[in-house]
Amino acid sequence: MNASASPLATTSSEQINAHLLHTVGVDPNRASPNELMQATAQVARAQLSKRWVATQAKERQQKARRVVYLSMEFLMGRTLSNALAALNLTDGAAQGLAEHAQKLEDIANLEPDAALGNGGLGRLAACFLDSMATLGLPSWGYGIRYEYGMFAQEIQDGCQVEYPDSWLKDGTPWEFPRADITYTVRFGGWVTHENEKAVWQSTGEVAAKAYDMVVPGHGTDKVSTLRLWKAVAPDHIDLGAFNSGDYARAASAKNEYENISWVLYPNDSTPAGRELRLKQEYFFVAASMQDLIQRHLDEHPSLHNLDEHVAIHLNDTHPAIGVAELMRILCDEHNFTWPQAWAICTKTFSYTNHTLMPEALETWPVSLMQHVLPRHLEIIFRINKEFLDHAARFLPGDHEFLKRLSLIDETGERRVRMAHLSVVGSHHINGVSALHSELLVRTIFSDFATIWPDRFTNMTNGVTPRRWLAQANPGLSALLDDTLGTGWRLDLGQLKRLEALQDNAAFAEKFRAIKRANKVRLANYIEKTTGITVSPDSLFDVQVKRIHEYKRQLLNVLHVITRYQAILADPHAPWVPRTVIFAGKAASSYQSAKSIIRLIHDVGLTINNDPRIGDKLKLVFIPNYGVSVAEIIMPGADLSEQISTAGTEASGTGNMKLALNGALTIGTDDGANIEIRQNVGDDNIFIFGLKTPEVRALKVAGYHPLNYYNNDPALKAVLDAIANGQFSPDELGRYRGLTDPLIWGGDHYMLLADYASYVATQTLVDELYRKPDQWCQRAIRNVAGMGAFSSDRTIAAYARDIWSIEPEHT
Ligand code: 26V
Repeated sequence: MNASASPLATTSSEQINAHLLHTVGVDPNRASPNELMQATAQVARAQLSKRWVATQAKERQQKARRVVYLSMEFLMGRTLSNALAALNLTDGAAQGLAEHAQKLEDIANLEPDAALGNGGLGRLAACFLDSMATLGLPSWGYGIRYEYGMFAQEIQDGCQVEYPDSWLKDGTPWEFPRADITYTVRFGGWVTHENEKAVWQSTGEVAAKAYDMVVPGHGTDKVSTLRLWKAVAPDHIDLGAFNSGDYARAASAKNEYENISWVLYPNDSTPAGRELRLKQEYFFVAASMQDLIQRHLDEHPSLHNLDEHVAIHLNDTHPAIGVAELMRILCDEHNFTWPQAWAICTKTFSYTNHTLMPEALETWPVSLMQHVLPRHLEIIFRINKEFLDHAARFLPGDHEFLKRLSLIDETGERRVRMAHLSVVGSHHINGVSALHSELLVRTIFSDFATIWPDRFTNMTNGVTPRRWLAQANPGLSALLDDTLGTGWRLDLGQLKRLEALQDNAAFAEKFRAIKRANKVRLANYIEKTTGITVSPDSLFDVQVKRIHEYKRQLLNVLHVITRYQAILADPHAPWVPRTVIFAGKAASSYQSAKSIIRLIHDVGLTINNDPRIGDKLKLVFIPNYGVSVAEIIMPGADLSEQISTAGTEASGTGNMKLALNGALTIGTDDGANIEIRQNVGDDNIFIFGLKTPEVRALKVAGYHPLNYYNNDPALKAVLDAIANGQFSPDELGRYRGLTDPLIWGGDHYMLLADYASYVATQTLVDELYRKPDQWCQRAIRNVAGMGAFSSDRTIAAYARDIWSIEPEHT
């Protein structure tokens, strides 16, 4: 090793040493693993910077049409391994680190996750950026640089405890602070009208400072930009207090501004409904709009052709205030007439809905909006008036129709319906799976579909094969490279060619050995994080996702207990050994979800320590689920649990990651499971339970969960065991809050209706697992069928059908 390497060093190894010395500021011979991680990141950072500059120059010169993806959440995870792979630096970095007696994998694992999101919606945004860059799509993601991301989950005595996620405490090598890019975002005050002109007299303001993350494309030098905004007190704010020596007041004034980008709302169960959240939404939207408008005006003389050069996409309703903001900018600041401005607006925005749950739809009290954004409220009222005038022509005299369509919900406290604002302001609205998109126009948006049937479309979700196969599963990737060549990374459809190999014994042998090695890796991780020893020879049955009643982790637990009781009743039957693995976070205020986590632990304690059970059944909960934990779990799974009540899961993307890594799905006819079934074939997936129309019909006919409880002895035994405290002997009634609503409270998500079908299907899973050759063949068929679920396919479709942008490569 050459400790005196210069900044002009050429090999990765020399560059790592140069950065240790010049950037990290340490003796390369004495560098700690963390310092090596910092230096390796710097090697990649320098290349990212070059690619960013080149991409921007080209797009500026071409006056490219760009997509702007507005999202409150980007669940990026770690950056190092992905960046090295995209930059073709993996081997060089590994060699360089080997000279320091370190493995790249261990060094990469030191990086904290950027967990700026809750779950599926945020991770989808991250996969989309990867695909936009890879397709060479001129693109910007915009969001918030939260000081604290998704909370870290610890388990204490079986209960979830939340800790702040201070991912920036040691700084991050991946951001580029753009000191020159700062915008003012205003709040509050009132509106005056002078000669037909509205003037917003705001009373508060905050500065938005830009921090860029460069998202490299794979197989291209193109990059995408994730620009995150940090809220900073405007310079003049605290000067007075500082001058008078009142530092406490100065500090608290500063905090009041800077708290806007302090923390991610850790809730995907119910909308936050708090003033700070509304301010976050407007804060990042207002800064992003100023930024994109400035870029437009740098390249074009006016905003008249804005819609020709930018497509703005709303990732759910969280940035919907952008519709009113663009109207305000065009009308109040650039003197457009209302019709001119509205025409531009509706040619610029598009919107993705991510959930059908009515309780999840965002609404804001009119009074709060009046207080925080008085001018935007006026604009929303005008949009509403013009829209309702238009709508009235479709069903003349039908006041109920207009009430349902209104942007203002007038039942009770008046509230602004952000989904309605998004639909009215967008040229396209999409759901995220075929079923979800169909349900959107049949349920929550049916009235809008009467008026604008052509606005509604489907864009089935996808996941990036770079992170979820190439990076997470190096074993399988190497086998695919040997078998298919390396092209599958950029053209996942090539996996189809594996079908020809499903009967090839030599290939199957390798495929199985890889799964086994991934299970050993997962078993080691389970041992390390939970202290529980599990056998890699058992069937790894995996349910990993946010904890939600509709996702029915509780149904999974009912099956586990059923199996436990059955093993006790017949210990010598040829049981297929199973390890049931859960992971996921519950929103901190979501009591039933937290109770489900605790139940999993209590049941696990009982089963795992019952000497009569041994390896026949184990139940584990892996703490602190997130992107990096998922990268260990997905490759090690045999069975993927996707068991939401039909009609409730918009798409799911974990289902795709698991199947792509060779897990077989046990699932309901819901979300993207349906399309996974169509692609992998009916024989290679276990579908059970009520289908969406059956769920609806049963609810209409009258659903009586008590009948299932009374008529199914196995079900009754399981529910009684939980309810009577068999798993909580120190507090017998601990889980009545979970079981009573199932039996007596209407069982909203119909667990009892699907229980028998689920348990019977689990028996079919066992039967197949007893035949390892057949199981393996079906796992291969799953991988082969997953080509359609690359986010490259999804983004190419958005670009073509919604954004009208030519990708550089398709
Ligand atoms: C879900 C629920 C369900 C229970 C009641 C309240 C509530 C509120 C919000 C949500 C989900 C929030 C948005 C979200 O993350 N949606 C997820 O988006 C993924 C990407 O499109 C998709 O794969 C998931 O199915 C969808 O839940």
